[in-house]
Amino acid sequence: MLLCQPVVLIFAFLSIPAGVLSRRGNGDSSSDSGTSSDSDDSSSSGGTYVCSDDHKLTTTGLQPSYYLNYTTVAGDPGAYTDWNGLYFQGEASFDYVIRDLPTNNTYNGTNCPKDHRSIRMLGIAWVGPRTPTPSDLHNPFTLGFQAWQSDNSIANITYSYSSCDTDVDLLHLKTTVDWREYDHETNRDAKGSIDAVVLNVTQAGNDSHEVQFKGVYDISGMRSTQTIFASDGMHEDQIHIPADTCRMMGDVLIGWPSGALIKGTMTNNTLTLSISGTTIAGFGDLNGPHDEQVNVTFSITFMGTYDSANSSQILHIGASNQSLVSFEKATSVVATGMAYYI
Ligand SMILES: *[C@@H]1O[C@H](CO)[C@@H](O)[C@H](O)[C@H]1NC(C)=O
Ligand SMILES: *[C@@H]1O[C@H](CO)[C@@H](O)[C@H](O)[C@H]1NC(C)=O
Ligand SMILES: *[C@@H]1O[C@H](CO)[C@@H](O)[C@H](O)[C@H]1NC(C)=O
Ligand SMILES: *[C@@H]1O[C@H](CO)[C@@H](O)[C@H](O)[C@H]1NC(C)=O
Ligand SMILES: *[C@@H]1O[C@H](CO)[C@@H](O)[C@H](O)[C@H]1NC(C)=O
Ligand SMILES: *[C@@H]1O[C@H](CO)[C@@H](O)[C@H](O)[C@H]1NC(C)=O
Ligand SMILES: *[C@@H]1O[C@H](CO)[C@@H](O)[C@H](O)[C@H]1NC(C)=O
Ligand SMILES: *[C@@H]1O[C@H](CO)[C@@H](O)[C@H](O)[C@H]1NC(C)=O
Ligand SMILES: *[C@@H]1O[C@H](CO)[C@@H](O)[C@H](O)[C@H]1NC(C)=O
Ligand SMILES: CC(=O)N[C@H]1CO[C@H](CO)[C@@H](O)[C@@H]1O
Repeated sequence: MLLCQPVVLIFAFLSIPAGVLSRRGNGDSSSDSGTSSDSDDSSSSGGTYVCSDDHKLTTTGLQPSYYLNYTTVAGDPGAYTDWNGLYFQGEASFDYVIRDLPTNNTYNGTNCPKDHRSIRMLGIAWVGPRTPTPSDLHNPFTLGFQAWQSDNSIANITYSYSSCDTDVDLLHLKTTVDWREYDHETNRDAKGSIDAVVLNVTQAGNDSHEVQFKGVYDISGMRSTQTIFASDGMHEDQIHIPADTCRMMGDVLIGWPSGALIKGTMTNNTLTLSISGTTIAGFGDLNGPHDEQVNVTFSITFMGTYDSANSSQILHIGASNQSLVSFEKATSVVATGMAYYI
């Protein structure tokens, strides 16, 4: 057992880009042109950062880091590789109920809404083939998913993304996650990846053009209970409910949703996804976590369609006798078909 050792686990944190520290991207009514200010973002008084929202949608974090070994061609950043995968984009919804725990809140209650709530979101899923290494991973494909609160139409999905809000993704999950672990005894870092969700992939009913997949998100063996909220900062791979939900309390941090059921269906043109679970969540923001905790029951659904503009591969379902799911170069791919650094 890993946890017999005094280890601290750090799951793939990204550093916070300097100048993007403004937590809410909302006071940006002047950001329309997107051309003007890249200059000095620490100008205003009181040390408040002003960020000009360029609405740049970032999807790089949807792939575990080891994919870079396979998707990067030295000297030719846009080149096609067999591990590029493909994207689905669509609408998502985040339903939840927050309950105060009977004990333990130092405040008299958390000021959270007690009724059922729903957040409308837009989201992007990436699906890519399993890479030859790391060899201890077994899912036939890797799925990454991000979603953010928005009232925009799907057609406006890129614009709907606020690049100034470091918390913009309410949801950011991968079925395979990178980990890094510091062992106090050896003073060494170890790195690796695990299938956080072991996917069971089967043909959907009689339809040989559709697969269903299912698994439970479980990285419980890989971290101590204290580290679950410790990733606050970039929210790399976690779920959270926006800070303004519970007055004065900060984000509700569901974190890596251990025990959550992840399931969905996939054809070459559509992806449905649902993530549901119940968890004890803490509060936190960039100023650090609080001690209060609540019980959150949540259910997230997503329905996406193939994003041909940003995908260099297409999916074949049931096309090969090796695997129900296989990937092929999209015929429409032009020289730099890659989506993930536009
Ligand atoms: C409740 O508070 C006690 C005492 O501070 C602590 O030991 C326990 O872990 C807390 N339980 C939860 C769920 O936070
Ligand atoms: C909780 O409520 C009690 C009684 O109303 C009050 O005396 C106490 O100050 C409150 N505690 C906090 C942390 O607000
Ligand atoms: C990625 O490439 C580096 C450098 O070649 C290598 O050390 C590492 O083992 C590779 N990682 C994986 C997961 O393939
Ligand atoms: C896209 O969203 C922005 C911000 O909500 C809005 O100003 C703009 O009109 C929208 N464009 C379209 C085509 O819906
Ligand atoms: C995988 O899913 C199929 C269909 O739902 C089910 O019959 C089978 O028992 C599952 N296999 C595992 C290992 O869970
Ligand atoms: C599969 O096909 C058979 C025969 O056509 C039909 O009776 C059955 O209801 C179908 N099952 C599903 C899950 O669609
Ligand atoms: C999906 O497969 C169908 C045939 O089953 C085909 O007509 C269609 O063009 C495919 N779509 C994509 C995006 O590859
Ligand atoms: C959290 O809420 C769920 C749903 O009501 C309940 O089943 C579960 O026992 C609760 N857990 C705790 C620790 O309160
Ligand atoms: C299916 O398997 C057979 C025998 O192993 C092989 O000859 C054939 O190429 C395979 N077809 C595909 C599409 O992988
Ligand atoms: C996430 C992403 O890369 N989206 C791009 C998809 O393609 C459209 C049209 O080319 C771009 O505008 C988006 O930025």
